[in-house]
Amino acid sequence: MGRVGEYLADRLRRGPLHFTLVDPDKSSGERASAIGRGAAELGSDAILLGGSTGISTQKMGAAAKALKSSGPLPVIIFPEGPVSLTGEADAILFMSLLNSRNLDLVIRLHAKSAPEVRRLGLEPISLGYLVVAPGMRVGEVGQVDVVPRDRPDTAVGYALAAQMLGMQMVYLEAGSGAPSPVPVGMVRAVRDVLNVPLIVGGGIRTGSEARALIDAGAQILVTGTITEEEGLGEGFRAILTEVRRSRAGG
Ligand code: 1GP
Repeated sequence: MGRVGEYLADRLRRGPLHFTLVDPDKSSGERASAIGRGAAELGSDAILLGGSTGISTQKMGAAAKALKSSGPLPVIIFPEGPVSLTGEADAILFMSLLNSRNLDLVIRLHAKSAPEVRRLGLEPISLGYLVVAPGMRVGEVGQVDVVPRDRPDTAVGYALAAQMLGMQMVYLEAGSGAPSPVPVGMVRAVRDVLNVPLIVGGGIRTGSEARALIDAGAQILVTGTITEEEGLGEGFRAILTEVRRSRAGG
């Protein structure tokens, strides 16, 4: 395990974590820096850097640099494709989109990008990425057979397969901007069979949604839209309050 993997494993021993997703197409330069600084102050544990449109290597590099120089949090690439790679980041979620119909997103792009990931010295964190309905934009561009919201058994099968394939983490994704997060029953069912950390993201906007997901067993929550739309306002603070509260054991 690399440096970022060890940092996350160490923090996970104390309770749930939060990742702040920064889209380099929407937030660059000073705005990215401000989000990074504020997220760290409020107790977020890492920055995920990525988006699904308008991504370029140049934008990724500039945003990673701004985030690294303005705050202490590790910057982890949340890749859209090979264009997302930059040596300015610390690590990359080396993720297979498990339920895509497009083999490029399951394994082929990985084979093309792996030598570059190695050359750049990026720490790969292998991850099974599973898109749950409604899936939003990633469901469309990822050509995904989304997991229906009433089929936790389907999610369990994929998550277990990812774990058996040796992936370090599993990510249940409802899609950025989803009207509601992944159902808590599905999170609970997946958590019950998993030994590796479970990430949950998409549509988390309130403290009570964060609380319900943590109670169901989510170990890392990801939010993006809330800071893109409202900055470091009440909603974001309420989510971080719930994450911190769980760490304290309360
Ligand atoms: C998207 O899960 C993340 O990949 C975050 O979703 O933008 O809805 O917070 P939101």
